[in-house]
Amino acid sequence: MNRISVKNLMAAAYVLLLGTVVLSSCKRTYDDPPPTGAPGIVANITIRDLKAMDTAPYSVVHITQDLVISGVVNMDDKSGNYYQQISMQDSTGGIILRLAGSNLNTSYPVGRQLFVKVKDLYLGEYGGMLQLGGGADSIEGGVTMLSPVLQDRHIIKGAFNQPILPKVVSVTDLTTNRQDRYANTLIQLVDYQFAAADTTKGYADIGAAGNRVANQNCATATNTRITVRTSDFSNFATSRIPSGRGTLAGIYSFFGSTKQLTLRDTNDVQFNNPRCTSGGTGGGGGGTSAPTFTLTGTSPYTINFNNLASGLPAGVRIGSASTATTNDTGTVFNPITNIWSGTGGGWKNLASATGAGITQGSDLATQDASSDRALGIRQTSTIGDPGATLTFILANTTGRNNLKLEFGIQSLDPSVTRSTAWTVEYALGDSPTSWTAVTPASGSTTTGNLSWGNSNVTVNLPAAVANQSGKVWIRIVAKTATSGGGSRPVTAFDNIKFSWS
Ligand SMILES: [Ca+2]
Repeated sequence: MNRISVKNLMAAAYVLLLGTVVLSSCKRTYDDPPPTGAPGIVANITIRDLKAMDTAPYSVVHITQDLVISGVVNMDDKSGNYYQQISMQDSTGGIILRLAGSNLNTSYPVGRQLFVKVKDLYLGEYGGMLQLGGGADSIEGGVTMLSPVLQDRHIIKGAFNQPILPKVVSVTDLTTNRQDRYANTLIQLVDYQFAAADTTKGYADIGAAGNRVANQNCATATNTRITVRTSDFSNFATSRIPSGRGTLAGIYSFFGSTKQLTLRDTNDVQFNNPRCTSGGTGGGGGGTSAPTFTLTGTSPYTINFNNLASGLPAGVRIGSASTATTNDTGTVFNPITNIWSGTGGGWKNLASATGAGITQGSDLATQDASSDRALGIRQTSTIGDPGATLTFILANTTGRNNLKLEFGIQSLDPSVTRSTAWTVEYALGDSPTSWTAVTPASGSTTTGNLSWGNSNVTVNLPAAVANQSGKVWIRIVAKTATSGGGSRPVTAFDNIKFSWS
């Protein structure tokens, strides 16, 4: 690969000029019958590795090696929300192809496998998003559209209708790095709704693109917001955006530091559930749970988190921004299984350290397959440090005395030197603002510090929480900032046991 030079720029300009002349002089069409199977060509580089060739921002890379990427078109120009570009993805990432011409979807529809011979294409960026094009643009770091006469030379069309399943992610998993693995891939976000002020608007504004803000879980966590950006040339530009709540899919992109989603069409917005208002709602998917639980039956009442794939247990809430006087229960839980070494911040469905056959060395597949789950969080500089909170909301403790809480607290990333000190606190009433700490009778509540494994903690709850007719809140909270340097701990909780007499 070469950094762009004046010579290359002139060469690129010449190619473009040539393309224009040929196009206008012979008016060729490219409606040859497409092949129905995979053509005789194989990829020799992943999209991720291709994108890694762009090593400096605002640079344009002229690709000189005989490299071929392969992927499936995940977005075309059919709805008009893309114009003169398509997006394709493989299992490692996605990228934009800037292509001159209209009705690109007739040649490159969503679901079609493509092989792109990238030698003599250019790798550049727009707003930080990497793109492939036919030349270097005069805008710093940008690439020009590949001329129609060169498209068949570079793009080999493969089979139609290749499935692309959206990857369920959290916005906190998405970054604005040029090489972000989710950039230009199909993603899905769970439990979203548009901002109330936007529900009276169309997807786009006439004469200008639309930037509609979607929030997760009743707008309680600003770091999970995403901007849905829609072209006013799209065929759904003037459609009113739905006011309900549900899943949101599309192609992830960003512009500078703004995380964006581009809809393929309005089917990407499945907001079929009732809109929620501030304060959260019960039921519904993996996001939130029934608001409270009661200590029914005979002592003890246990929570083992083994059904996290279906969502949080009743009365269990998670958050990342609690303080001494406020309690964050607003994080929507993403129920998909995750791994201890995952670097993305947030609450996760993790393999429990106490699971059968689970050891510090258990590989990713073993972790994924373990039926013994734990509710864990990796804190980051912006998530839960301090403020990470696991909250248990009891509807009442009527007739329950001498309450005791036992739980397992686990450190699951032994590479972490930093440590987190967790505190157990309780509060009473519907909207408590005063929290009282309870020192455990036994067990360590510090995680991280190069450790791996489970610590059993016993907390004798004070008489103040016994026999209460109103709500009793118990929280395990990272009240103070982590100590040390480097990555933050992955802390999980399991085998919660409330006992009484
Ligand atoms: Ca468990």
